[in-house]
Amino acid sequence: MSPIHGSSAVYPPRPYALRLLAAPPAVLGERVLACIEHGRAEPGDRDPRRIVVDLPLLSGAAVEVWESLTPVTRGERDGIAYAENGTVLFGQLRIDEAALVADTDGASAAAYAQIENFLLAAGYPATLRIWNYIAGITRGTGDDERYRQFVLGRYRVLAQRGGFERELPAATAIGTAGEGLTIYFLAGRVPGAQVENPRQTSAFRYPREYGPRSPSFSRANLLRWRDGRDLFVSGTASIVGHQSLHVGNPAAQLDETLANIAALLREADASARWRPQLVKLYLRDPAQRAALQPRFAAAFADTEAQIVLGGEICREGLDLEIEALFRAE
Ligand code: 3EB
Repeated sequence: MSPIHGSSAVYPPRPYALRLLAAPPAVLGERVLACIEHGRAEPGDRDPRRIVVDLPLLSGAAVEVWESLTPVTRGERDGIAYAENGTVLFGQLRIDEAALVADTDGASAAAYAQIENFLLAAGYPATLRIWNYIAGITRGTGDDERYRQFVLGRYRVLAQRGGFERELPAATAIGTAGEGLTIYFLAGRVPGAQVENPRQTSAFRYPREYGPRSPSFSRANLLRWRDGRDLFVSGTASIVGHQSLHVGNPAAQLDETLANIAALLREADASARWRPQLVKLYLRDPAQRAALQPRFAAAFADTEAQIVLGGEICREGLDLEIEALFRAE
């Protein structure tokens, strides 16, 4: 059952609006909740709402601005930079490379514990959507691989909550060529409704072969607002069941990924008209953009908010991943 009850009249109005820009504003307006800057950003002001994602921009807008309709409070507390408007909170934290090198599992667990404690204290106990950008995500072999150690640390914290597998945020985990771990997140007062994909094994049920603990994320998170529903879709790849398909064939991976997203939209609500608001394609090899972008662009022709980034997928055999935000009435 959805944790949110009652008629739509009890839901708050959608508390953010998304705007894309070609370049970061020199100064952020009072009502900005988060300004996500792709590509290596030149040192701007130290506004806690600036979130730098260190991935090469291959196509589309460099900057994503999440604006509030109501006044925003911003600050920094317990190592987390944040902004909130009474309904949602955006926050970020950075873990430096030395901490990852010393103990990826421990540093990841510490980061997630920090986020959990911060959000509880701030009155936003529900993580709705979370992004993890991990330098050298596939460095190391077997269970020592950085991604697997990150997954282990995250699990150790999130699994402490009873029933955690029914309230997992939608997530992205992508590798960078830089250093350290950047995590940013959208949190709310109440959880969304978790959506899983009938074509895919839930990540939290992946078998042992993918690591000592399974990845703690949902395939999508459905948020209900008075003026409509938002579906945050996790990073989605060419995985059916729990297996990577079409290894060595990026075009076929793109088709499979699109089929996964279509299935997820049907699962969330087959009768809804889901319109994309923002789609991001991550490519392991930037040279594949020319071949893949036309199909990607056509699949999401309803929106110009299409961003293509260079980023490493957490499984060696996968060349691409797509995340998205959809909206329906
Ligand atoms: C997958 O489906 C692909 O560990 O947070 C996608 C999105 C993936 C999020 C995460 C991993 C994560 O398993 C990888």
